[in-house]
Amino acid sequence: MQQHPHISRRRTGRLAGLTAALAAVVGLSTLTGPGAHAADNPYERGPAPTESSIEALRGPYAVSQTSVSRLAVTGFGGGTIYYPTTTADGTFGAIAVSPGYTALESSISWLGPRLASQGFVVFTIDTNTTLDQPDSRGDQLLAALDYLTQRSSVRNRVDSGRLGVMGHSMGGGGSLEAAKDRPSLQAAIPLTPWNLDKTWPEVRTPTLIFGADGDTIAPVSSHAEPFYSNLPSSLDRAYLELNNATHFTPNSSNTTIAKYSISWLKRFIDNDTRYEQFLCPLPRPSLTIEESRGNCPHTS
Ligand code: 856
Repeated sequence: MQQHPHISRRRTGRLAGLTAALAAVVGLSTLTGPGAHAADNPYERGPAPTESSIEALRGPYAVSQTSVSRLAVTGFGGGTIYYPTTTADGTFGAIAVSPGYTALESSISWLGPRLASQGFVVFTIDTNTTLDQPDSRGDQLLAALDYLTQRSSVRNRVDSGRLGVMGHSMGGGGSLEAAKDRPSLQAAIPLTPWNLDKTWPEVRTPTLIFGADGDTIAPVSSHAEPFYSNLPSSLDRAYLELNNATHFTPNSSNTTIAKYSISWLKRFIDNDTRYEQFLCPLPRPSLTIEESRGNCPHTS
């Protein structure tokens, strides 16, 4: 059989250009590996998620940790940094997490490896004193993020433009204060938050608020619900009320908190729309979710 003249002959002109472009695309996908689509979204990390992968006790990344002495920092009380061990996937987005009134880092430490194993650098902190109020906890979350990105031993693993905050109770109130003070934050997740300030029209950060139906310390009717309602209606915001839960539900490993937090952080810190499927449509009431509110689909 006769060879096609264009294929058999030496590659020149337009065909050479096409071949070079094809080789570049093939070469790029070989270098970045399966599951990575750097050209589509430079912030995407890890394989495509499934319901079971976001519910799992650990995600795809092996996690290392390093402790930060309170004596070595200013503006917060030290803590523990959990981070993906690999340096093969570039930088990661990062979050700081504050405990509540009278509580220590240990009360929220389960979130460290749970979230870091999905591809985030997670700094669970202690506060200057356990009696600090929400506005101070907000400042301390921001001081922790500044330490993480500017001075910590993992600073070169963190993308300083993709940061978020979480916190429990007064720390959750603090995460709203941090978002109010630093609109460049990409995600905020208050967990059974407590704050005397009920109005948050200044917040520009996509915010997911968890309430607990049985919370008698920060009842949802006077804390989580008005916080949600008083965020801008144009904001990417959501409210999930945990069923059969108390003020202290966020203090131990909880799959409902984990799966929606992972989805929110991936969607808004990594711009990863592969996780939109877990957020929209909003989860229906179930054995674990009492009620949900939010704007879907997300806009930013
Ligand atoms: C775990 C927030 C009047 O306010 C309170 O009584 C109160 C109590 C506890 C908390 C909190 O942050 O709990 C988290 O210590 C407000």
